[in-house]
Amino acid sequence: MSVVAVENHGGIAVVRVDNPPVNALSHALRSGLIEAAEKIDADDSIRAAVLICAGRTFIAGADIREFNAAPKEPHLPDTINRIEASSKPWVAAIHGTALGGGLEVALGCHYRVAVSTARAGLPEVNLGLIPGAGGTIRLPRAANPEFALEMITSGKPAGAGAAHDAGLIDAIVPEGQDLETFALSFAADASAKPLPEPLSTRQPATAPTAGWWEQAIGNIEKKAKGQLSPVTAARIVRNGFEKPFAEALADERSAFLELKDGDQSKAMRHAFFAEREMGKVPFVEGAQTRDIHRVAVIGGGTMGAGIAAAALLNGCAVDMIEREEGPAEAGYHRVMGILDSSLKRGLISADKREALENAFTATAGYAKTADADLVIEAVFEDMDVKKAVFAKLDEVTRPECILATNTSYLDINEIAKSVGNPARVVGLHFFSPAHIMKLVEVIRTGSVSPETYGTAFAFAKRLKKNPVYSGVCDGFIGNRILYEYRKVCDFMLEDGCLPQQIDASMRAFGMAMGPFAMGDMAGLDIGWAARKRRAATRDPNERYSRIADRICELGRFGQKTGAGWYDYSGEARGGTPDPLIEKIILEESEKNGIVRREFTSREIQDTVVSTMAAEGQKILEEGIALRASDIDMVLILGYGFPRWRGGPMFMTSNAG
Ligand code: 3H9
Repeated sequence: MSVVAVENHGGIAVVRVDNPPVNALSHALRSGLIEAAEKIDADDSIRAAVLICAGRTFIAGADIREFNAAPKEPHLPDTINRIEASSKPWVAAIHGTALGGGLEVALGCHYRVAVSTARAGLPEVNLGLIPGAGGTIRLPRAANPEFALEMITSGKPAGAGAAHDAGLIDAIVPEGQDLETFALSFAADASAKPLPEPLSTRQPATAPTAGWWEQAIGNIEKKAKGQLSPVTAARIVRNGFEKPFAEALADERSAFLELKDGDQSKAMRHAFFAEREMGKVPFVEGAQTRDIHRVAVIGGGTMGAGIAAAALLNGCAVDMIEREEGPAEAGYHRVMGILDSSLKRGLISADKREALENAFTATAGYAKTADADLVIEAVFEDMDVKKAVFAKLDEVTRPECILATNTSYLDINEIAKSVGNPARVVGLHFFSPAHIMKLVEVIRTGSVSPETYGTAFAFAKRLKKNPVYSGVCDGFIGNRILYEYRKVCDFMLEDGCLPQQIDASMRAFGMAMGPFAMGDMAGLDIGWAARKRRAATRDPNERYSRIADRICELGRFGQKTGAGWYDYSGEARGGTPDPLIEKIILEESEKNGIVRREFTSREIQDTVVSTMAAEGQKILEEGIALRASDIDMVLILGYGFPRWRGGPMFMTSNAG
């Protein structure tokens, strides 16, 4: 079946694209569009054309799966030039998302109309690319340069309203009207007017100064932290202002092709598909999932409040449970604080904030859990405390209520034993702050039913999170790898490094923070407690660094105590290196008979990546994770691993 059909509606051609699931610009679609343009130009009975798509969206971009093969003619820039050169006006009728090459096709059309819920964007930078079919040249001519530069270098789409205000969209379909009918009438009107000048030859309304460009590109470079595509995108947008169209288009194309064949884009394309793959869990296929309306959260601390807010913001009624009135009130205020900041940032309206407040309670005692469809426990990380909570929940909740624990490393199989029917117990491990962080590890115990698991997984998706499958082990996927990461960094301290050197190397690698600064921020006491817990079962022949323990023994738990790996008593926000820490490190090297040596930044980075990948491999072999790409996504979404490197499993599997 053809992916492009042309119908004549009383002199207006409807060019209908139907290439599920997202109308990506495959080779067949590009060829079909050129044929349609030829046909329309040759048919005297046709006065104008409407380009419209079947299914859930307008064209969502180039077909990313084709990027691994050599490009095949007709290329997209030529396809778009052909549409733009048409002797009759083309109107792009947009619903869903017009993204990447899809928006570039729309920019090749002479007009663009959209439904009010549509979004338009050039997200290529998120795939390590730049727009490669004229987008960097046409968008700044349709909208203003600031709007275009922001859209192209951030990759963030704009809503139809903002796109209309910027000049990118010519008309928004009025409420209650059908997109196709509106576009047909718009095209009929357009056919009575002279063809507008194509965007490719139009002069931009304003041309920024050299100083403006330098500053804008400098800012983008700083934010990109080693990622090439936003910086290349900015330079190519500027180039489009300085050169004639054909030359600028050729420069854009060659920059696009160079990035497409580079490591960063390959890594980001891997992450794109990995992110979608992680949502698929064979264990729950065919299982009946249930709707969750009412959630009870046990514990009003930072984690409990973040989870409660996430559930509220995504349409659930939430009851927070604490042991006493005081902590219940504190938990209530924590949640209200999150709602207030959502209101301040324009994410919710004042009415919505009020409605959410009405959908929330925080009380002492378990009474409110009786109505819950799902209970999420987020109390202190202690097996006995958690078991007591679950035993109580077993008494008070309905038999079909799902019981989830937010533990970050405890054995959930053990926790599940406190409940009469362990098939309803599952792990939902959120990351802090839970209303912001996208990753949720959904932990499969030995006894959980596919229905319970599937419902918990779907619930995390409903909170707009990226859930990932994990089996039960100490630390699950993420914290287990983090533990090894921290451990190998401590060994490198003994072998010759200092914390500030390792932190700087990992920042240069693209991590949001170095491991020691991160430890200071999270609090060193948590890791200390975990090491003490493991001490009894630790192999006495295993290498063990005492440095972190010695720091904790001094009461230095990181930022919250004013000192940890760094000293926070001064002005510097990130703290300053402390000679006392260096002294401890040198003493430990000496005690262990280690002759300290120099490490290069590259060696530090390679050691970290190979350590993470080796632990990831074990996790995979033990069946804790479903796929290597899931492990990559855990590190990218939960631990600040740079997406443009693709994750440790991807990096080591590609280090040929
Ligand atoms: C580009 O355009 C370059 C040009 O400038 C220059 C070229 C010369 N290709 O996300 P979903 C698959 S670069 C191939 O779950 P949603 C996806 O893998 C491109 N496949 O749906 C999934 O497959 P499966 C710029 C694609 O409704 C299925 O479609 N464009 C593509 O939640 C459903 O996807 C982008 O970066 C693609 N382009 O979200 C847009 N897109 O079912 C990328 C999706 O086997 N796409 N698939 O797992 C998106 O952002 C979202 O898919 C979209 C729909 C918002 C459209």
